[in-house]
Amino acid sequence: TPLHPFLAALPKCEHHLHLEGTLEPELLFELSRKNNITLPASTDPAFGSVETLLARYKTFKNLDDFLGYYYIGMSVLLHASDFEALAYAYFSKAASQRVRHAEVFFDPQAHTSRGVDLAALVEGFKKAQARARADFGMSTELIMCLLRHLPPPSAMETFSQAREAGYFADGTLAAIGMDSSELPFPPPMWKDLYDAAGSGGIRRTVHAGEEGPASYMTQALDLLDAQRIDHGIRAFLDEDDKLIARLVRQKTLLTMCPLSNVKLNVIPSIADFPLKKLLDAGVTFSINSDDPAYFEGYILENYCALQEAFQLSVRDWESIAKGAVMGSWCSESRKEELL
Ligand code: ES4
Ligand code: ZN
Repeated sequence: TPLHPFLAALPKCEHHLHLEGTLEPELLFELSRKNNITLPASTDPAFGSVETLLARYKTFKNLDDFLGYYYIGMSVLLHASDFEALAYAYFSKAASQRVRHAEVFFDPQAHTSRGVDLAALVEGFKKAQARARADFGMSTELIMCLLRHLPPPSAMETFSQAREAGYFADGTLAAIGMDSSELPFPPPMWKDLYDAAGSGGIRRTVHAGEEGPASYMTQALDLLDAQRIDHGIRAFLDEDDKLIARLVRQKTLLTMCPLSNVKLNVIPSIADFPLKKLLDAGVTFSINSDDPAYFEGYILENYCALQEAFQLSVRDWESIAKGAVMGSWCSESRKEELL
């Protein structure tokens, strides 16, 4: 597209990226050999090679079809050095696409349930963050996501462990989030967890309105006091005008992921992404990559896919980029630098 050089050079913020979703098949197989983790190739031939796995990633039926591969993939991560390698590879790629500030998710329960210590995850990620700062001048924040498909007490226990380790108080973790399957696990299940975070002054975001209805977004705001919503596309697909007006009024940031939505059949094609509605309504939103190793594109490919479908102006993009800075969880002085 004609704006490609402009989009490539535009300083970016990433707000919706799962570090485990950046595990490229090459590194996945390398770590499975190094750590002696057997992949289920005998029951699923997709795990035969890098090529067959990449071919399998071409289409997913829905969120759960993808999540099956996502959780098996991350089972090769064992040591602090594995998590450091994963995160640093992502930060390097992001720097090459001019990401200046990245707020990234990880799923502690998916690792602690396999016997990996929370401290090992944190140690590896922190080393990668320090290198990203030194090598690229990139600011980064970690958001701990709790898993909806596990029982609420497991989420509460993981949150408490992080809080007792001082990770929120010392800035190691910037916020909590909530991800994994959505439809069977609605927001009311997580009220105690979000109350505990809110009363402790800890920031809160929630994946909502991806496969679940717009009403789950309203519940996330009302019951969980969510300060940000990850995805939130269903407010627009369901045309919930009352909710949209509220998002505008409250300036709630929606961290949207267009290529992910197409890959997981939330929308049939990129042309169905409600970009015009977002811009016309004046919603604060950012464009993000979600699980780029699985969805055939990092942040720049998301920007470019939208540009090809919608032919926005330079001014539209500058206003999207500004909204992303303003919605970031960084200091006011860092915002000044990013603007
Ligand atoms: C996810 Cl795309 C998506 N939705 C919900 N949970 C997730 N975890 C990783 N990617
Ligand atoms: Zn996500």
